[in-house]
This record gives sequence, structure tokens and C-alpha cells, in this order.
Amino acid sequence: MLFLIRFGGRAWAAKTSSKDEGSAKCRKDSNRRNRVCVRTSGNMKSLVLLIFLLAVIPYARAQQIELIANTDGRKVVSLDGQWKTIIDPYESGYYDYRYQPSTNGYFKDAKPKTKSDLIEYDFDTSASLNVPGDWNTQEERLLFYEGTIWYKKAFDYQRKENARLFIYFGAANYIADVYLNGQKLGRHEGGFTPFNFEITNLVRDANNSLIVKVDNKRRRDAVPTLITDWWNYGGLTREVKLVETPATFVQDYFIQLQKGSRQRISGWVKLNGAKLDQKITVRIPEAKISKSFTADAKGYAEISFNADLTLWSPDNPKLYEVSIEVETDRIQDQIGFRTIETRGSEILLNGQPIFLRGVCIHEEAPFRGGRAYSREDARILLGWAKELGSNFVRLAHYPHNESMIREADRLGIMVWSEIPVYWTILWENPATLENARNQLTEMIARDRNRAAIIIWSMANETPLGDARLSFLKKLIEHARTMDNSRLISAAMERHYVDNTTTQMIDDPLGEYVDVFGCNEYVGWYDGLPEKADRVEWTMKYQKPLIMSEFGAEAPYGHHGDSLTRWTEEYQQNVYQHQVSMLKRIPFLRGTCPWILMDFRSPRRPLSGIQDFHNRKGLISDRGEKKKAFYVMQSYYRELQKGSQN
Ligand code: GCB
Repeated sequence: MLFLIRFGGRAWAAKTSSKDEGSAKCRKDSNRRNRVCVRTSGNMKSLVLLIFLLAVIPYARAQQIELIANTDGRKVVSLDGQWKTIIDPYESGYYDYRYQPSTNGYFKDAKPKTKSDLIEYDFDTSASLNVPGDWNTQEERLLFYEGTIWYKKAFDYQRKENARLFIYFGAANYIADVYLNGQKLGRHEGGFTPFNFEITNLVRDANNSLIVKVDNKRRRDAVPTLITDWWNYGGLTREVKLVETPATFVQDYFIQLQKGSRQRISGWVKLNGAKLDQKITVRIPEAKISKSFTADAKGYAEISFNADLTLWSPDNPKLYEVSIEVETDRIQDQIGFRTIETRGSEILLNGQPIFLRGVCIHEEAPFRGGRAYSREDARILLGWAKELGSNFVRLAHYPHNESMIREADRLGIMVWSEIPVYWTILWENPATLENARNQLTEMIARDRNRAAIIIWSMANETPLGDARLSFLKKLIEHARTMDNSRLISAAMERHYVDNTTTQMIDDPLGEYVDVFGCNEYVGWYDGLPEKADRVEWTMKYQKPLIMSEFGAEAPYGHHGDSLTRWTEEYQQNVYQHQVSMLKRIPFLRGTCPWILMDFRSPRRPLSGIQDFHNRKGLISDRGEKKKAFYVMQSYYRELQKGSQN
């Protein structure tokens, strides 16, 4: 007999056999802390089971909720460290031998109860991996691995009266199926954004079994799709933590300057819990602000007030202590206030024209390799960007970990943040659009209170076409609905006019963005370095242009003459000609050389030179500065003279 019980949008199957004999079973139900005894006979057993499930499930069910903002401002218990892992290339822990999802997969974390029981896995005797951390760089046999690895963390937790508990993942690449004590909490897709589940009613005092199936297989319909020029690092790549909140708490807020105003703060606060229509007070003590608002029945309050503020800028990255207080909760954040807008081909920061002296960065860890995740990684990478003379970074090609953005906020470095809509997305597939939109939502939700972020970018080097345009327009609309205070961009391509050396920028997407990002490789994929001297640039739109990529490849220490590929001298030559070309572009308002540091890429096999690295870094992955670094540095010094930022 098969019952389908639907709750929380999910169908659960409870299978029973009509041949079952009557039996009496008692067990302690951890969620309701009751002793539950079920006495059944024959077919009645199914019915009783159904009633039991219907009674217990509403209390026990997990909930994937919208992102909790500023988890660092909350009481948290870190689950970072060693996790037990099982490599599962055939997904035997998930599918049965008919390729149906198994009801008895590894997420059950089962143990033999008798010496004859057959269980073919055991987390506790398996190898461990570090979290956060990609799996590829932790074990040699996993370097090229793409597939499933199961992670398990056991933990105890003393539940507090009136408190709620959430489990928060900084990121898992690419799909995560999450289970607590054998019950599925949910699935998250997208490798670079956070997600959380409520586990208040599922957590036990002792020996909780948290299991995550992480699968980084590439898929044609995914975001990103099958090919990228970066390593598909799998695993729990960012922090995992338990987040405690009061029963009704401040779940999210948006507190920034209103578009076009340098005095008026506007935004909203959102509560979660049973006591929603509370008074909400926003305080910025240093600016002598204390303003109260009343949340509506859904726990939502719009806020708006004037403030006399020192504005955030690269010269003075002023952050204010901001607190949001309700009767049941109080959360504190460090928030900077600045405006960013465009006028013709100008970019204006706090009303003043600014040139973005940028550099592209991948989320790759300096020195140790693999995915970067820590504050220390962020400090090194952004420190190098500062040394280069940058006031801006393009965080390619996906949302980076939150430490990068927080550090940029503190250091006064403006940020371009993007989603991995890269190269060849399935533009006509509604699920792909939904996926991209969800990643965009999560990126903006996590970082919309960070002054450093000035640009949300929708895509990188995507091929022209109607389906692509309509897809990207929808993303742009969505981004503007969530946050109309920042600029929208995308890294686009350009083409030569007929057989000339005139580069034309006329991608129809240009109409919908605020700032045009353009990738070009004159001197590397496109001619020899001196070609840049002959290239002229024209643009169809009266908008600012950021040259969002240019560069050339050379391993550190590989020398030769300035026309020999792969040498530091060739790379330097490319940069010298690039810089003189860039100086001739009247509507250029920013430059982002590709890239700050060498990074791993499966597309780069050239032995002895690349060894599966893209070597276009201005700095090697061991921190050695190449000759081209100094070309860019002196260009930025020149630009800095006479500019305030
Ligand atoms: C590009 C891509 C970037 C690549 C780079 C390269 O245009 O946007 O992801 O890594 O070129 O090195 O070819």
C-alpha cells in the first residue's frame, strides 16, 4: 500500500506491506519530546502511520527560508573543521539500482544493528575533508573529480527556550541536498551563494547527524554551463554554521542612501516570527539617528529618514555602526553610505566623476591554491589590488565569499559583483532563467548593504541573439526591482568595422545597462602587441565604458624577447601597448586587466607553461609580481595624480 502525503510542497511516500503482522512499537519522538507508542494490527498499521505522520510532520518539518542577513552579527556555532566524507561517483547513496531516489540512502547514516546487518557505507570510518574547502585541492585523487561527495558532521546542541535555530551554508558547489537526522531539509542549486534552513524543531540535544550530498557535475542547462575557463571546485567551499535567533527576529533589511540623494536613507526591514507588527527602531548613534517605524502584519516596514553623513569613498571608507531594534531582537551592522550614478559617459561617486582603476580577481587562494574563503585570503588579494593602485575590483565570474565584500568595504575598494551567466547559457530554457534569477537574488540579498558594491553584473561574453537579450533583460529588471541604487552592467564583446582596425561597441544589451563592460584581447588572441596602436574605439551608446578584460599570459620567471609568447616580456609588451590605446578612448571610465593572480583552469593544459593554469595573472599564485604588474601600477599612479580617489 502506498500513501502519498503532501506537505510543504513535497510529496512523501509511506510504503507499507499488507502482509505486515500486528506489532507494538514505542519510541521517543525527539521533536515533540514525547514517548510515542503505536499499536497496530494488519492493514490498520498503514492508517495509523498516516495519522501519526500527519500529526508529527507539521512540527518536525524543515523549512528553507529566505536568507538571513548579516549572520556574522548573530550568535553562531561554527560547524567548520573536519567532516567525514564518502566519494560517490555513481550516486549509490542516493539512487537505487533502478535509478530511483532511494528511501534508504547514505543520508540515513545507518549503522548495523546486528552482526548480520548489511550496510555498505560508514561515515565514521571514512576519510575526512576540511570545511570550508574545495575537495579538489585537498586530495590528489580528487583534483579532476566531478561528481558527488557526501559530507557528514555530527554535533550536539543545547536548544534554548524561545530561540530558533537555522543552519547556514556560505556556499556549496554545485547542488547540495541537505539532511538532518535522516530528514531532508532541502536542495540548493548554485555554487556561489548562501542558503539556510530552519531546524528549530529537528535538532536534538546530542549526536545530530548533518549530511550533505554535494554534486559538482557540470550540466548543459546549469549556470554556469558545461564550459568555463576556471576550475570546477566542488564541495562545501564556504563556512557552515548554526545561527541562533529569537522567536521573532530581524531577518533582513536594506539600509542605503536613496537613489539620487546624499542625505536621505531609505529601505526596509523585515521580521520573521509570530510577533510581526512590532515597532522597529533604526539607530545610527554616530549620526545621532534614532527613528522608529511600525511593521505591517507581514513583519515588513519601509524606512526613510534624513541623515547628515560622512560618505563612504575609497579615500575615506567610513562605516557606521547601525542597529535595528525590535522588542524581541537587536542586530548590529557596519554600513557605509555613498551614491553611485552615471551622467552621459561619466561615473559619479558621491556626485563626483571617478575613474575605476580596477583589476579582475578569481576566488582563488593565494599560496595554498584552491578556492579562497577566508578573511586572510581576502586581505592578501585586496592588498595586492591596492598595491597595484586599484580603487575597484571586478570579482569574476560569480559571487565571491562574503569576507571579500566585507574587506572591500573596510579597505575602500569598489566592487563589481557578477553571476556565472558565462558564455553559452541555455537562453531558451525557463529553468535556466529561474536558476540564474535565483543566484542573482541570493547575491543581491547577501550584499545589498555593502557600500563597496557599486555594480551588479549580469553576464560575461554572451553571444548575441534574441533569446539571450530577452533572458538578460529579465535579469536586469529583476536586479533593479531588488536594488535600484546600484549600476547594472555586463561584460560584453565588440567587433571590427568591416576590414578596419576600428572596434565597434554596439551590443543591443548596451541599451539596458548603465555601464558598458567590454572584454578585448588585442595583442594576445587578436594580433600582436603593437596592433593596439592602430585600434580606434567607437561606441553606439553615450554611456561609460569599463574595459572589463585585457591581458596576456606568462608564467612568472619565464623570460625571452618581447615578441616571444609566454614570456613576461611579451606580457609586458601587451600591457604597454594596451595602456597607450586605453588612454586614447574618450569614453573610458574604468579598466580591469585580466587578471590579478594566476588561477587553475582545465582549458589550459600547455605543459611546462600552463600546467592547467591560466597564467594571465599580474602576480603568480605564489605571490610573485610579473613585469606587467609594474606597467599597470605606473598607469594607475599616473591616473591617481590629480584624482581624489
Ligand atoms: C575571457 C573570459 C575569461 C577568460 C579569459 C582568458 O574573455 O571572460 O573568463 O579566462 O578570457 O584568459 O581567455
